[in-house]
Amino acid sequence: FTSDQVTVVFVLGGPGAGKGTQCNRLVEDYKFIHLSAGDLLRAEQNREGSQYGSLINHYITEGLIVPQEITITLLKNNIEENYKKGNTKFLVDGFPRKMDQAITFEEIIVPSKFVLFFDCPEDVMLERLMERGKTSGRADDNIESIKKRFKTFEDTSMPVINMFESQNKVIKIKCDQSVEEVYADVQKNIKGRL
Ligand code: UP5
Ligand code: MG
Repeated sequence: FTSDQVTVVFVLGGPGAGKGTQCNRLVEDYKFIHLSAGDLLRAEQNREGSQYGSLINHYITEGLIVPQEITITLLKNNIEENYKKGNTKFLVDGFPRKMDQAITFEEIIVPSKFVLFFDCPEDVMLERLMERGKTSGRADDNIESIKKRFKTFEDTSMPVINMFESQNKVIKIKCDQSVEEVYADVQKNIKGRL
């Protein structure tokens, strides 16, 4: 794809920052397809006949990044299928969260247009995830996994955000406010950039 054909916005931020919540709002108001890398991995994990089920389960429970080949293939297939149906605008949520993924995706699929970075203090994210964990059924919404996810985010994913920052591609949004307030900030900041 060229960046004239396909628009990709990366949606990044710590675990529980509100990426998925804000993407859902953006899908309602703009013609975006929402691709959550985590959701795609969980679906692949549960797909009958998948050879990666137990591998994905292990990485997610340990808060580690699944090898990029798997995630990028899932994203690429989805973008291609959607493009055939005439969809050209994609929110890629929770990806790239490791440097190799960022480089490979932009090389073999398309460069991102910009990055939405949901910046949220850890104590706020922890509270949200523990609350969600009561009903989410997610294997990683427990205190042990959450601590590992936070560490991976700091050590492995923040450098990716800093790299995009140095390219002036990052729109940083403060997330410790209501969903409505965060979304108002998002709309204000993406105006004119799509
Ligand atoms: N909530 C949201 N916004 C709120 C607000 N403003 N005020 C109050 N409450 C708010 O929100 C989390 C919770 O907070 C919800 O209950 C929500 O109602 C509330 P959500 O929108 O779900 O936050 P999100 O940032 O999407 O959190 P998520 O848990 O999905 O983030 P993660 O990045 O941890 O999860 P993801 O699914 O992206 O990845 C999971 C795992 O998959 C990773 O840890 C990793 O192991 C693996 N993975 C890879 O290996 N490679 C990838 O490329 C991607 C994932
Ligand atoms: Mg999410």
